[in-house]
Amino acid sequence: MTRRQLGAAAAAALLLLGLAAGVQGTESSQAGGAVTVDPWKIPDHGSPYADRQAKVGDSVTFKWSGTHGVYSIPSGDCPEKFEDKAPLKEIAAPKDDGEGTVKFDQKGTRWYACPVDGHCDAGMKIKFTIS
Ligand SMILES: [Cu+2]
Repeated sequence: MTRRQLGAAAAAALLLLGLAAGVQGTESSQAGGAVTVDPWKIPDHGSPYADRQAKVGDSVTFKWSGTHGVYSIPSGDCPEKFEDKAPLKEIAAPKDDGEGTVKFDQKGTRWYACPVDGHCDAGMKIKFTIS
């Protein structure tokens, strides 16, 4: 294997681990489960956040190091400007090494993104389908 192939294999293994971790946190059929997005960061190039599933009553906690935050946004389109005003909602203002939690109180599709300049456009956004 070349160095490049090794890199690709490592990336694939990490992706599989990530998928397995995602499934682990969301398989529960009981309400009140906790899901984490950790680390919440700009994803590596070409590896956007996978869509996630959750149930009404579950909550998701985003955890990060560096400067990030969490906003609820209405779709996968990154807003031009992040402000805590409908249809956007601030879950956690940008800060260093923080976390933010959202509880899912209704079925539907939810999108979350980082409000720091350029982060959403760089792929720091995630979709949840709540059932
Ligand atoms: Cu960010």
